[in-house]
Amino acid sequence: MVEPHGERRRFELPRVRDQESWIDVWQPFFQRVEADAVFEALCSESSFERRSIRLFGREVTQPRGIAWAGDLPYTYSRSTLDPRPWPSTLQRLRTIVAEVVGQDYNHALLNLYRDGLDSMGMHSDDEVELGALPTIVSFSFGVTRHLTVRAKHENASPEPRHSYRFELAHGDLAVMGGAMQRDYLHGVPKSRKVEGPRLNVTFRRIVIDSRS
Ligand SMILES: O=C(O)CCC(=O)C(=O)O
Repeated sequence: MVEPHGERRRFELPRVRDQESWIDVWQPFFQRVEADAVFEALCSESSFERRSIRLFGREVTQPRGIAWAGDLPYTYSRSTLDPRPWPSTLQRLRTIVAEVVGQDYNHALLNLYRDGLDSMGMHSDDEVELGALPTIVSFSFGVTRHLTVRAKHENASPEPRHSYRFELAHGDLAVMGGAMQRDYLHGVPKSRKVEGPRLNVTFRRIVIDSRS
Protein backbone atom coordinates (compact mmCIF):
# COMPACT_ATOMS: atom_id res chain seq x y z
CA MET A 1 0.00 0.00 0.00
CA VAL A 2 1.27 3.46 -0.86
CA GLU A 3 1.33 5.87 2.03
CA PRO A 4 0.16 9.30 0.90
CA HIS A 5 2.16 12.08 2.54
CA GLY A 6 -0.57 14.65 3.04
CA GLU A 7 -3.86 14.45 4.85
CA ARG A 8 -7.08 13.63 3.03
CA ARG A 9 -9.46 16.57 3.44
CA ARG A 10 -13.05 16.65 2.22
CA PHE A 11 -14.84 19.72 0.87
CA GLU A 12 -18.58 19.22 0.69
CA LEU A 13 -20.18 21.37 -1.99
CA PRO A 14 -23.71 22.62 -1.34
CA ARG A 15 -26.20 19.94 -2.26
CA VAL A 16 -28.04 20.78 -5.50
CA ARG A 17 -30.37 17.78 -5.75
CA ASP A 18 -30.76 14.45 -3.95
CA GLN A 19 -27.04 13.65 -3.50
CA GLU A 20 -23.96 15.28 -2.01
CA SER A 21 -21.10 16.48 -4.22
CA TRP A 22 -17.60 16.58 -2.81
CA ILE A 23 -13.91 16.99 -3.54
CA ASP A 24 -11.27 15.21 -1.50
CA VAL A 25 -7.75 16.59 -1.66
CA TRP A 26 -4.38 15.38 -0.46
CA GLN A 27 -2.04 18.37 -0.32
CA PRO A 28 0.42 17.01 -1.11
CA PHE A 29 0.06 13.34 -1.97
CA PHE A 30 3.67 13.08 -3.26
CA GLN A 31 6.49 14.92 -1.57
CA ARG A 32 8.55 17.24 -3.72
CA VAL A 33 11.37 14.90 -4.77
CA GLU A 34 8.95 12.12 -5.66
CA ALA A 35 6.59 14.53 -7.45
CA ASP A 36 9.55 15.88 -9.48
CA ALA A 37 10.50 12.33 -10.54
CA VAL A 38 6.94 11.36 -11.49
CA PHE A 39 6.45 14.63 -13.43
CA GLU A 40 9.66 14.09 -15.40
CA ALA A 41 8.95 10.41 -16.09
CA LEU A 42 5.38 11.09 -17.27
CA CYS A 43 6.60 13.79 -19.65
CA SER A 44 9.33 11.61 -21.13
CA GLU A 45 7.07 8.55 -21.50
CA SER A 46 4.22 10.43 -23.21
CA SER A 47 3.85 12.03 -26.61
CA PHE A 48 1.59 15.04 -26.35
CA GLU A 49 -0.61 16.33 -29.12
CA ARG A 50 -2.92 19.28 -29.59
CA ARG A 51 -6.29 18.14 -30.82
CA SER A 52 -9.24 19.82 -32.40
CA ILE A 53 -12.55 19.28 -30.67
CA ARG A 54 -16.08 20.39 -31.44
CA LEU A 55 -17.31 23.03 -29.04
CA PHE A 56 -20.67 24.79 -29.42
CA GLY A 57 -20.74 23.67 -33.08
CA ARG A 58 -17.23 24.93 -33.95
CA GLU A 59 -13.90 23.14 -34.47
CA VAL A 60 -11.38 24.55 -32.00
CA THR A 61 -7.84 23.51 -31.07
CA GLN A 62 -7.64 22.56 -27.41
CA PRO A 63 -5.61 25.13 -25.45
CA ARG A 64 -3.35 22.45 -23.94
CA GLY A 65 -1.53 19.29 -24.99
CA ILE A 66 -2.97 15.86 -24.32
CA ALA A 67 -1.71 12.29 -24.08
CA TRP A 68 -3.51 9.24 -22.74
CA ALA A 69 -3.60 5.54 -21.96
CA GLY A 70 -6.71 3.43 -21.77
CA ASP A 71 -8.15 -0.04 -22.06
CA LEU A 72 -11.35 1.25 -23.73
CA PRO A 73 -12.12 4.20 -26.00
CA TYR A 74 -13.16 7.47 -24.38
CA THR A 75 -15.09 10.11 -26.32
CA TYR A 76 -15.55 13.69 -25.17
CA SER A 77 -16.48 16.79 -27.16
CA ARG A 78 -16.92 14.43 -30.15
CA SER A 79 -13.25 13.46 -30.12
CA THR A 80 -12.43 9.78 -29.49
CA LEU A 81 -9.30 8.66 -27.69
CA ASP A 82 -8.68 5.10 -28.87
CA PRO A 83 -7.27 2.49 -26.47
CA ARG A 84 -3.52 2.90 -25.86
CA PRO A 85 -1.00 0.97 -23.77
CA TRP A 86 0.00 2.16 -20.32
CA PRO A 87 3.56 3.51 -19.95
CA SER A 88 5.20 2.29 -16.73
CA THR A 89 4.84 5.45 -14.62
CA LEU A 90 1.19 5.87 -15.56
CA GLN A 91 0.59 2.23 -14.72
CA ARG A 92 2.22 2.85 -11.33
CA LEU A 93 -0.11 5.79 -10.69
CA ARG A 94 -3.04 3.62 -11.75
CA THR A 95 -2.11 1.05 -9.10
CA ILE A 96 -1.83 3.79 -6.47
CA VAL A 97 -5.23 5.18 -7.44
CA ALA A 98 -6.86 1.74 -7.15
CA GLU A 99 -5.42 1.35 -3.64
CA VAL A 100 -6.39 4.83 -2.48
CA VAL A 101 -9.86 5.04 -4.04
CA GLY A 102 -10.75 1.35 -3.84
CA GLN A 103 -11.68 0.75 -7.47
CA ASP A 104 -9.78 0.08 -10.69
CA TYR A 105 -9.53 2.83 -13.28
CA ASN A 106 -9.14 1.98 -16.97
CA HIS A 107 -8.42 5.36 -18.57
CA ALA A 108 -5.95 8.16 -17.87
CA LEU A 109 -5.85 11.50 -19.65
CA LEU A 110 -2.79 13.74 -19.33
CA ASN A 111 -3.37 17.46 -19.79
CA LEU A 112 -0.24 19.54 -20.32
CA TYR A 113 -0.71 23.27 -19.71
CA ARG A 114 2.40 24.93 -21.17
CA ASP A 115 1.86 28.14 -19.20
CA GLY A 116 -0.89 30.29 -17.71
CA LEU A 117 -2.45 30.89 -21.13
CA ASP A 118 -3.30 27.22 -21.55
CA SER A 119 -6.56 26.33 -19.87
CA MET A 120 -9.56 24.04 -19.64
CA GLY A 121 -13.08 25.38 -20.09
CA MET A 122 -15.88 24.70 -17.62
CA HIS A 123 -17.29 21.21 -18.20
CA SER A 124 -18.33 18.09 -16.36
CA ASP A 125 -17.18 14.53 -16.89
CA ASP A 126 -20.70 13.25 -17.48
CA GLU A 127 -20.26 11.14 -20.61
CA VAL A 128 -22.52 8.10 -20.81
CA GLU A 129 -19.47 5.73 -20.86
CA LEU A 130 -18.62 6.81 -17.30
CA GLY A 131 -21.95 5.66 -15.87
CA ALA A 132 -24.01 7.54 -13.28
CA LEU A 133 -22.20 9.64 -10.64
CA PRO A 134 -18.58 8.75 -11.56
CA THR A 135 -15.69 9.35 -9.19
CA ILE A 136 -12.86 11.15 -11.02
CA VAL A 137 -9.30 11.14 -9.71
CA SER A 138 -6.67 13.68 -10.67
CA PHE A 139 -3.00 14.36 -9.89
CA SER A 140 -1.30 17.72 -10.39
CA PHE A 141 2.38 18.33 -11.12
CA GLY A 142 4.26 21.53 -11.88
CA VAL A 143 3.05 25.06 -11.24
CA THR A 144 0.02 25.70 -9.03
CA ARG A 145 -3.25 26.32 -10.89
CA HIS A 146 -6.82 26.86 -9.73
CA LEU A 147 -9.63 24.41 -10.31
CA THR A 148 -12.83 26.44 -10.52
CA VAL A 149 -16.11 24.74 -9.62
CA ARG A 150 -19.67 26.00 -9.98
CA ALA A 151 -23.18 24.59 -10.01
CA LYS A 152 -24.59 23.63 -13.41
CA HIS A 153 -28.25 24.31 -13.37
CA GLU A 154 -29.91 27.66 -13.70
CA ASN A 155 -32.21 27.08 -10.78
CA ALA A 156 -29.45 25.66 -8.63
CA SER A 157 -28.80 26.74 -5.09
CA PRO A 158 -26.09 28.04 -4.74
CA GLU A 159 -26.74 30.08 -7.83
CA PRO A 160 -24.58 29.01 -10.79
CA ARG A 161 -22.45 32.16 -10.89
CA HIS A 162 -21.09 31.41 -7.41
CA SER A 163 -17.78 29.63 -7.88
CA TYR A 164 -15.39 27.75 -5.61
CA ARG A 165 -11.64 27.71 -6.17
CA PHE A 166 -9.30 24.89 -5.28
CA GLU A 167 -5.57 25.51 -5.47
CA LEU A 168 -3.85 22.45 -6.94
CA ALA A 169 -0.07 22.33 -6.47
CA HIS A 170 2.85 20.03 -7.35
CA GLY A 171 2.18 16.51 -6.04
CA ASP A 172 -1.47 17.12 -5.03
CA LEU A 173 -4.24 14.59 -5.54
CA ALA A 174 -7.90 15.54 -5.95
CA VAL A 175 -10.87 13.16 -6.08
CA MET A 176 -14.22 14.50 -7.29
CA GLY A 177 -17.13 12.38 -6.20
CA GLY A 178 -20.78 12.04 -5.29
CA ALA A 179 -23.01 13.96 -7.70
CA MET A 180 -20.29 16.44 -8.67
CA GLN A 181 -20.21 15.52 -12.38
CA ARG A 182 -24.01 15.64 -12.57
CA ASP A 183 -24.57 18.86 -10.64
CA TYR A 184 -21.36 20.90 -11.00
CA LEU A 185 -19.00 22.13 -13.70
CA HIS A 186 -15.25 22.42 -13.26
CA GLY A 187 -12.40 23.97 -15.25
CA VAL A 188 -8.93 25.48 -15.11
CA PRO A 189 -9.07 29.16 -16.12
CA LYS A 190 -6.27 31.09 -17.79
CA SER A 191 -4.02 33.06 -15.51
CA ARG A 192 -1.58 35.65 -16.81
CA LYS A 193 0.28 35.53 -13.49
CA VAL A 194 1.27 31.87 -13.95
CA GLU A 195 4.58 30.99 -15.55
CA GLY A 196 5.72 27.47 -16.26
CA PRO A 197 4.05 24.20 -17.12
CA ARG A 198 1.53 22.09 -15.24
CA LEU A 199 0.67 18.47 -15.88
CA ASN A 200 -2.66 17.06 -14.82
CA VAL A 201 -3.36 13.32 -14.90
CA THR A 202 -7.03 12.42 -14.70
CA PHE A 203 -8.19 8.85 -14.13
CA ARG A 204 -11.60 7.71 -15.28
CA ARG A 205 -13.42 4.44 -15.05
CA ILE A 206 -15.18 3.66 -18.33
CA VAL A 207 -18.05 1.29 -17.66
CA ILE A 208 -19.59 1.16 -21.14
CA ASP A 209 -17.57 0.05 -24.16
CA SER A 210 -18.74 2.42 -26.91
CA ARG A 211 -17.58 -0.08 -29.60
CA SER A 212 -20.17 -2.70 -28.68
O1 LIG B 1 -6.38 20.07 -15.08
C1 LIG B 1 -7.23 19.79 -14.23
O2 LIG B 1 -7.00 19.82 -13.02
C2 LIG B 1 -8.64 19.42 -14.67
C3 LIG B 1 -8.68 18.30 -15.67
C4 LIG B 1 -10.06 17.98 -16.12
O3 LIG B 1 -11.00 18.62 -15.72
C5 LIG B 1 -10.34 16.91 -17.07
O4 LIG B 1 -9.42 16.21 -17.56
O5 LIG B 1 -11.54 16.71 -17.38
